[in-house]
Amino acid sequence: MSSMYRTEVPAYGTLLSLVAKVNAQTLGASPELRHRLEKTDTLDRISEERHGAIRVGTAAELSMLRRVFAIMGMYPVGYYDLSEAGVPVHSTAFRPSSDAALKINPFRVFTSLLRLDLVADRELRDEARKILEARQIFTDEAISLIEKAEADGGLNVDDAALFVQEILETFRWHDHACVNTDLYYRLHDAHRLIADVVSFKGPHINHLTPRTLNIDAVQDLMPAHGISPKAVIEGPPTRACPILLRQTSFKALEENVSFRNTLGQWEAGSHTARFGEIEQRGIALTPKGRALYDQLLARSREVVRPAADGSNAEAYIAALAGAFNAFPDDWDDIRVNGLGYFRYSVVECFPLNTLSPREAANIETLIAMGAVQFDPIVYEDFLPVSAAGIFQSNLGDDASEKFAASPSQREFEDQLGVPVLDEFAHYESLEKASIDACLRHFKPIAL
Ligand code: OOG
Ligand code: NI
Repeated sequence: MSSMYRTEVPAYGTLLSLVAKVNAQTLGASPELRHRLEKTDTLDRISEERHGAIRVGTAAELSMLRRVFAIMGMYPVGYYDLSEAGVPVHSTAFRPSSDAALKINPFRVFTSLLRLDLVADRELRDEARKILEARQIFTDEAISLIEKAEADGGLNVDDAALFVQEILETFRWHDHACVNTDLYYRLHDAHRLIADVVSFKGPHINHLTPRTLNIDAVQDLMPAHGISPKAVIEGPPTRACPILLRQTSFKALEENVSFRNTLGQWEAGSHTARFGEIEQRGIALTPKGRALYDQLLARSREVVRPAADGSNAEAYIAALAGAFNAFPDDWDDIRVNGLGYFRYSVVECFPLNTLSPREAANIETLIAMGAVQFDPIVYEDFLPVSAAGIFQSNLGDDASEKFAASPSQREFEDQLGVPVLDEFAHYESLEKASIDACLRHFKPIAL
């Protein structure tokens, strides 16, 4: 998918080389960071893609994708309602969930389902629905391989290669629209996203997102490399202890596509949908930490709402930094305040005979005595306000329509065919498992 996308969107290739360069510089300048990453990550894959995004039109498409991703060990985690932010979709992210699986495949697919129910124009809504219901976004071979994998509990090596090739077809770009010019513009005027989902043969991948070790540096360097970044980085400000997720993108490109005119002839037009993004991840927050994050973000946006043209970017960055002074920026402060999730581990060379039975049974005492250490658990999911910012800046700067906020997780899960995994419960269970493992280690000497 990465090489397909690089060929289709050359600016994305430029972004990838910029990310690789900045990552190499960042690692070169910090042996400490290199050492830390060496322990937990595969350094030669550090600049690879961490996520991509697609938008689908029907429940049937969504539930088939769920089956496709399950074959690759990726499951829906989290529910994101974007309607409140003026984007008529709701979404989840398909991703591996266990630590071991994330190490092999740290790639997620942010998947949005169009909500035609939010479109006011009934005639247009019905027309769009009819088009979506008639299309088939999977090849026949893909469908039979999906069925085979489900029946046999997996695929052999040859079929797996074929499966990847066939599924790739679903994510490919189609430069010939399947609607005529008139309908395209009617969809486009209702909302650009509706035109993007309905007008084409399939849910083209609309961006890929490599991981950067210094998002501020890449954001600053983009213009000099001929790519135009969105006005501000989404998410928390620059911090000593990174939290959640920071992301930014280059603006979607205007691409040539053809539409049929009323005479059935192809005519030239354009469509804007595809872009490139980068991300930098920090610690997963507890519900308490997340509530504080949401509150501080809202507070900074009351002071300055980032304008799409970047005219108040500096004021926004300052307001954001100011508001986040209230969020502890020290790992132990974050931990004792119950704001973030940590993975606890036994300090290898700690002399066991220095512990009393009571000390050995208490995790806080073990930490205080240096027998147990803790590392932040990385946030593997997404943020609705940030996602809305990414959507908006790539749908054109004038595209902030209003929809009534209408989260509808139950309906989404019905359409998906399974419930989504609750991200907080998931991080909590990772943390708890690590504490249990530490206590088990000290059990022989504990009370
Ligand atoms: C998805 C936008 C959300 C992110 O990184 O938050 C997203 C889309 O544009 O389809 O990818
Ligand atoms: Ni993204």
